[in-house]
Amino acid sequence: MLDHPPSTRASAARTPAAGGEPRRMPRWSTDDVAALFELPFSDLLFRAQQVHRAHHAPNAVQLSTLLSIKTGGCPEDCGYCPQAARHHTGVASGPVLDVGAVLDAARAAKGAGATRFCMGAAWRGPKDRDLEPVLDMVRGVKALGLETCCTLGMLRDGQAESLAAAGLDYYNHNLDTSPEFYGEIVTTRGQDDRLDTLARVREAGIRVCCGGIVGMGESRRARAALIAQLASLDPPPESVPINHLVQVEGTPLHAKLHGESAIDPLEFVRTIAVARVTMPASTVRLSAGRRELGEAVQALCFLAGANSVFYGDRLLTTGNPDVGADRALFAKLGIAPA
Ligand code: SAM
Ligand code: DTB
Ligand code: SF4
Repeated sequence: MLDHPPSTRASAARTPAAGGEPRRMPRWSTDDVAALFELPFSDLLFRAQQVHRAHHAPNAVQLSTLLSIKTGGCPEDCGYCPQAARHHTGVASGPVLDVGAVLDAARAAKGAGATRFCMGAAWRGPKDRDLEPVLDMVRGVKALGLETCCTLGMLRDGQAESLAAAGLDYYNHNLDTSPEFYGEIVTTRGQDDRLDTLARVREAGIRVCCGGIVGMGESRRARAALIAQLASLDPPPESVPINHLVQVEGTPLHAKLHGESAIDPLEFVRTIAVARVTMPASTVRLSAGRRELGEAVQALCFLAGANSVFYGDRLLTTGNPDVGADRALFAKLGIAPA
């Protein structure tokens, strides 16, 4: 049984510390993480609770509201995504929203209790001219007193710096699944492309929001490899969204899995707990798929160390628990928005 964090070794990214020595960071191997997955359920949750309470307020949840600022028509082929142009999901391609409409939505999100506003675009990556209105959105949302987050795809030279200068707090860019399984889900880019953008975001001084999706037919070993990869980023992401695949008709994953969940709910809870144990200081977000999970499984996810959710009736193109249902759930569990 793995009772201690793995031994400290030189991290994959050997950032020189003051004095020129490579910084030594704890780094999780897939075997280390797989051993956590193998623990008896109660032992794993107990361990996750201990880590959680040592680093976070035990009954607080951070609320982020999502808005799709550019929907559909994406050239990529991500097998899970309803917004890929090549998937026939009924999601139409729309223009970039007006800044005014985005700020109205941000005001409403703040009024409902969100502290962060996340703007998502169905791009492979923004062209420089696409970025201009987004910078205005970031400045405007920031001026409302909300934290800002964007997820716009891959970034090129100078774009992360422009977003940082506009006041962007977080950039969401997920590794999505293990390196070994990635090619079965996405073929139009590789994980190295994702790592390149993550490095640009870090370099620009923007906080990193990076996680993945489970329930795509991956093995437990693949889930362990994804968590190991996230936990070994140097430093680990400040925010780690764990998405439960939302199967949308017309996507390749829906065709493969026929709308039936490919992950047992308790295995999903284990994934949250393992993320908590391996990334003690990070916010772990119980992300897409909450509607399908139901209240009891969500309660277990909070017990396992989740301390953030997407809040609001919609994710990007799919549904989310409505605000009233979430407030009732938080009240039942004695959880307070942070
Ligand atoms: N186009 C950009 C990109 O892919 O980086 C940003 C938007 S994209 C929709 C953001 C993330 O949403 C993806 O990386 C994936 O993790 C998540 N996502 C997309 N479709 C999903 C689904 N059906 N179920 C769960 N998560 C999903
Ligand atoms: C993340 O990890 N999950 C969010 C956010 N980052 C952008 C997106 C979930 C999308 C679910 C499918 C949809 O609504 O289109
Ligand atoms: Fe495009 Fe992002 Fe959807 Fe992939 S996940 S198809 S990049 S919008």
